[in-house]
Amino acid sequence: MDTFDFDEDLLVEEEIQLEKPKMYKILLHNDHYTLREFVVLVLEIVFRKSMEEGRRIMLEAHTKGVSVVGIYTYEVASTCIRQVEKLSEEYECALRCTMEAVEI
Ligand code: TYC
Repeated sequence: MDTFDFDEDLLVEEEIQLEKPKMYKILLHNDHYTLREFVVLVLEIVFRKSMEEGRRIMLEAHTKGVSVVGIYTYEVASTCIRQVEKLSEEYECALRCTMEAVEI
């Protein structure tokens, strides 16, 4: 009977290459201090949301504690989070976003 002589390293390499790139969900967290208008402005400037969408996301975080802003690549998500941190620091508020890996 024939036996197959396959290269295991090559198989592992192919599996790695076939892995999908991870995507990241950005979450907006509520706090008791940041002005609602400021949150909407940040969503417009950093995440390019329309005013209506910004208001919807802000209100969801305000009422439920957290809201999903969107799903992005690692680079985009981490850049946006840094921009939110910078604005939050600059304007001395407590606005906070975090990211979580998602299965696509
Ligand atoms: N809860 C804030 C207020 O009442 C507004 C707010 C909404 C803050 C959403 C953060 O992610 C947030 N001023």
